Amino acid sequence: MREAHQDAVARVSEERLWRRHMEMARIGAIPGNGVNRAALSREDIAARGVLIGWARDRKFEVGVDAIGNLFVRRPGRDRAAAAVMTGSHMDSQPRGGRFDGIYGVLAGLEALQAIDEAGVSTRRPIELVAWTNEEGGRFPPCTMGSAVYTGARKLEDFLDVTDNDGVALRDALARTLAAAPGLALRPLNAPAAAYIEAHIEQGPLLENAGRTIGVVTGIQGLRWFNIEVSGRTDHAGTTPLALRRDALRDAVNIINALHELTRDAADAVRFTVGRMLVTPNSPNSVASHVLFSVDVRHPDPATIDRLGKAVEPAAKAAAKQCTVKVTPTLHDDPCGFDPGVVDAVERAANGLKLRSMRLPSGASHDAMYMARVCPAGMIFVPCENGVSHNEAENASAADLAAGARVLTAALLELANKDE
Ligand code: HGY
Ligand code: MN
Ligand code: MN
Repeated sequence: MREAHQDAVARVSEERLWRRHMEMARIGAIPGNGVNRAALSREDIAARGVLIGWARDRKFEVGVDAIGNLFVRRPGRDRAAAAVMTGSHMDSQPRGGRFDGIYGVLAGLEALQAIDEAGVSTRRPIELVAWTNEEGGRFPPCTMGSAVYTGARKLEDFLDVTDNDGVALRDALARTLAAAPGLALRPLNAPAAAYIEAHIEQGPLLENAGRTIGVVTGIQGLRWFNIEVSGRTDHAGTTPLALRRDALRDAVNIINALHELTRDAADAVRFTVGRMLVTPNSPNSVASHVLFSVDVRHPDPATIDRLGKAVEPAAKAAAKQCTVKVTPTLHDDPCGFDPGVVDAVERAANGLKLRSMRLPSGASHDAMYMARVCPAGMIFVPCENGVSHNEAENASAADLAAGARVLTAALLELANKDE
């Protein structure tokens, strides 16, 4: 590794990185050391303001695009060259942890700042992006910001999506953009030379193997659906069961049928129903309408394709009394990361004498979409007991800093390549 690059890597500050995590963790803090920072919420707006402040302190250029993706840019010598990008997300699950997503944003900022403090000149610009609505908890589906940025989905597809309180994404987005005036407006689909995302593993493999760095090889495929069951509301005390069109009873029939469909002796299929809205949602009225989510995942392309295609027929066959509407909301095939980027991450870990291992990602990330438009890869660091999407999510300051050093070294290699 070049001497100037070594200086930049050495300037990654474990203390500053941890302090910034704890400052961000106060935004949307919930009991048990967790955070609830829903996309485009007051808390998300506050986190964006803090990130913009830190970026401006360093005189980095800050921009935003039409779906609210936030860009922090350190220019390179060749202003016309496509940027080497890094990033992740600041929104969280309702009972999220202090590291999921925000780590990739703060590790990216730490890398930019260390490179800047070292005064390293790069041929390409290096850009950090905080993606809008990676989680999809408030406004399904997930990874909306990167899907729109890369052209995989149109912004118009999502503007009328509403949250559980009936707030439309278009209104929450307008409020978020208005809260940070004066940012350079960035086009969607801007070219990228490469993308590396740092993230906690959200699984136990690194911790169990005693490794500090995960060299991520790809992401498993996933399919999301909304299933709506429509029946009729009736009096719970007077209506015979034989005459009912009970939407909740049929929703249970469908969920049981989907558990049968996805039953897997190898326990590799991931099937989850995590969200359910019941109408009128009253103990003594038969449910007339139920909307629930379906999340199915698998690393094998043929398997996820087969399961995705089987959801609608299985749901309709399981309903006894009601009508069923199945709406696909996400269709992501398994993705493999670019061998050149995967090797660059591994080389950076080896150069820093950090113990690493190659592994796939069970969780989805914005890198799934960036991999479709440029050479992409990811860096994992361990999280305690592999726990995530839970307040108990935890990581060590030393591991977070190690991942940020690997990120810094890999970004510098990619930003000065082709010389
Ligand atoms: O759902 C996922 O895999 C990601 O954590 N949002
Ligand atoms: Mn995440
Ligand atoms: Mn997550």
